[in-house]
Amino acid sequence: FLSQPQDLGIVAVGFSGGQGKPGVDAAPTALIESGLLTQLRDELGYRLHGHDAVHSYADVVPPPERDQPHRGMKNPRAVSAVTRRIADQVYEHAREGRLVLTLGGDHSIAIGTIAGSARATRERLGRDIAVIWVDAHADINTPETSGSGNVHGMPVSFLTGLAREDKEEFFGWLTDEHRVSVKKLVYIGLRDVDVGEKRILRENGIKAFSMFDIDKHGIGRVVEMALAHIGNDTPIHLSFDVDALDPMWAPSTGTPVRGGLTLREGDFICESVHQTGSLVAVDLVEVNPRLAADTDLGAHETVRAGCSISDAEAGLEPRAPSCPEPTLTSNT
Ligand code: 5AB
Ligand code: MN
Ligand code: MN
Ligand code: MN
Repeated sequence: FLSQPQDLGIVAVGFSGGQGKPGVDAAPTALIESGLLTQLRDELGYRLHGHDAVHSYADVVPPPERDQPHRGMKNPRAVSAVTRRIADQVYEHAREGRLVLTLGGDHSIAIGTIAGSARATRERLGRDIAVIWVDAHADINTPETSGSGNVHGMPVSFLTGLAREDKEEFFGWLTDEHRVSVKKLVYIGLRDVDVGEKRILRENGIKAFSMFDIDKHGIGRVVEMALAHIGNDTPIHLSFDVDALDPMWAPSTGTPVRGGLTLREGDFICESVHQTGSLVAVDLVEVNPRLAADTDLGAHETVRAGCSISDAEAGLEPRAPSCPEPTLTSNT
């Protein structure tokens, strides 16, 4: 139902208020400087839109002393205002039929990206989106189950309506047109899920493929099952947290967890989702070039991994099948 878009809407988000470690706001610039966008334009042939600015949203972020916690959430007004703006930016791109690539920033920004693509896809195609959430974590804490108060651990609960708020300044701007069903949500890569989150996943029958499932079935089968769960031809929003990858590949991230995906497994997920032809939006989040930067290699490797993931999602993979098959010769 979707032709492969030639137009790519870029939303570069320099925002870190969904968690406590500075540096994740520097990721878009680091990714862009290492050639991510030129690659998408020059090698993959996308027309880029919105790539000329990295947004800081300084005009909507209140000073910290005016942003006291609410229901335990840290920086709630800032995260709400920034994600609201992002929702509009993603919506504008998606409404034009562009594939939207958002470069984070911490994962709280997915409140905006998914709200925007859910709304635009309903309007443009009359369809509900599915969300594939690739992450070590489930990010489905409610403000009440969260132990940290960091909103980057809560985006899925707000997007599914499991967490709600009336006040506009605390995500009250989220309405049904922005929300996604727990039935159209699927996780890949989980390995660090809080007790309260496990209960939420179980009680809502949410589909989740953990690292155990990947070890057991292999990544090919897991992606197949994930796509089968959301159904053929369903528009897909892929939210990729770089900490889904093993810290060996992506050490520069705020909450690394050992025992993760290989870089190839991460690329494979993106390539497979791209191949469905149903991809409407992608987030790449939680790259923090300031962390593990002492190893020098760390930040560089993580940024490179991020570029690889984006290329894969944007369809760099058609190269592989065009490689000639090795010819077997025998001289007997
Ligand atoms: B990330 C934790 N569950 O709520 C929490 O990196 C970690 O976007 C959240 O996946 C990690 O603070 C958020 C302990
Ligand atoms: Mn994570
Ligand atoms: Mn996350
Ligand atoms: Mn993280």
